[in-house]
Amino acid sequence: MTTTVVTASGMTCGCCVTSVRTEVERIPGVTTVAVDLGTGAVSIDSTTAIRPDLIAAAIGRAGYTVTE
Ligand SMILES: [Cu+2]
Repeated sequence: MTTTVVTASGMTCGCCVTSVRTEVERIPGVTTVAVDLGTGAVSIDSTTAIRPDLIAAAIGRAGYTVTE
């Protein structure tokens, strides 16, 4: 089990959180995604390490940007 935390900018409400979670959960190997709306932190549990570019692409498909 690996946990990766990235920060996404632009999320403003619960539907933004749902969009991000839905896209990130589609990445193979991802088991759990937790989003903190206040800080923009996206915490991703996965069975193996997930490439950062895949995470950034998934969050980008949801309409938001990874800032770190
Ligand atoms: Cu929203």
